[in-house]
Amino acid sequence: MRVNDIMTQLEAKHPGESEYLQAVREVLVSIEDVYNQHPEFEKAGIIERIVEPDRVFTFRVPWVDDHGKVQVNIGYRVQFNGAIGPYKGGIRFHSSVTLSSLKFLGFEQTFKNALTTLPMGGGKGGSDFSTRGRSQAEIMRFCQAFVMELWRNIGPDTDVPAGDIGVGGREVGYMFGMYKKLAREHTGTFTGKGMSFGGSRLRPEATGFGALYFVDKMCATHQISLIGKTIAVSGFGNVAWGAVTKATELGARVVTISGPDGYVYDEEGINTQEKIDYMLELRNSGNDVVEPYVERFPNAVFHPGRKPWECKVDIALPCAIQNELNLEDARRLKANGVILVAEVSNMGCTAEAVDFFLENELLFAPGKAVNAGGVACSGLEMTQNAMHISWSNEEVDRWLHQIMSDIHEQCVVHGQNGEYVNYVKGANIAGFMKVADAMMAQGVV
Ligand code: 2IT
Repeated sequence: MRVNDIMTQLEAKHPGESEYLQAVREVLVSIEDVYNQHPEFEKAGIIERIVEPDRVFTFRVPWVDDHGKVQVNIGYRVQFNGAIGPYKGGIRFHSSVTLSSLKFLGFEQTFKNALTTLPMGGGKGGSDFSTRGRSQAEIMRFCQAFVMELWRNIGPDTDVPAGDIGVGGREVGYMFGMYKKLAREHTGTFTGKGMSFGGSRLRPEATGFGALYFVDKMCATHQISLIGKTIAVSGFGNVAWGAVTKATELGARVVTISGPDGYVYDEEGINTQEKIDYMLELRNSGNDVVEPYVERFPNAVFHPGRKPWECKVDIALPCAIQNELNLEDARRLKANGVILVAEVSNMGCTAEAVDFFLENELLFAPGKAVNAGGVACSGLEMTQNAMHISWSNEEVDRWLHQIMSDIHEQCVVHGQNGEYVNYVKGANIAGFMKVADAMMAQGVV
């Protein structure tokens, strides 16, 4: 395989799909050497097959707003790779959603899910619909309209959606309700469900908690203590909330959160229950802004239109959206003495920022390893639903710990290069080898 040749072909086939092409290139560059040691992969066209989704559904989502006006959005479900299990991955409702972004997310999800060690293939879906400024009734009608089209293509052993940006427990509840009505089955077809109808304990916290378990492992492996470390977090959604909660519990001090309007710097730390809960209140307000934080906690400072990466911190955790940390941010973080950067959002850093971290041998870990705790907990929810039982907090947390620790170990095994662990390479090789192996065994399908 020659990465540049494959990328040239892919760019010609999918012009303008920049996020998808970015995600594919990152994986191909990491696995090139290993791949070339396996001539059987080349003969079986593994690369050519693995970079294309199994199939993509695109559909119109018409719904009626509160003024009686018909609105039309686009819906998608990308069933990316089903080699190791039913398609699994979230649904994103955000104005930035395009086919390219969902293909990048589905591609990443395939390797992430392989890393969890649970039997899940990769998928992703969503819509350019935004919940911002929408009433509860509008959100419900949109979710119902979305599922009215999607329901025939999903199922507990086929494709199991969950939440992502813009889709939390409320939206999953509405989508599950309509699915159940149409399919006439009460199964684990969605994860991230409410606790009263088949949801798993810890699912809302799992992405952020898992990320911190991973960061803790990275630190321990490199003789670093999290206690007293300052952390910059971006975002203020469910994932950021879980990360702030666990980072605080582990003795670190989180000093920032951010929104589309700018970031908040809280020198004392976002470290009390009141402050952490207030993040959820801000999120639930539906306004998508963090500025009110400084009215509530006047010691904090709001920096309009800026990103938290300009702060002097020990650790940076992007928790918002793809490409939210660029080369300039990476340089600034390093100049300010950052020791560890972990993507909690999917592809939170641009390709140039990742290259910069790796070239400078900074401790850096990619989203598909760091944020895998969310989908891992979804996998546990599927297991509980299939068994018709419900596990305790302790039980789910024990699994989550174990899975994150195993992912870390796989990264070290495949990414160790002298003293330095290249977590990007480690995660990509470990995930790829598992999917490639399953594809080889199943023939040309
Ligand atoms: O990016 C992700 O891993 C998720 N949005 C979670 C997917 C899931 O199926 O729980």
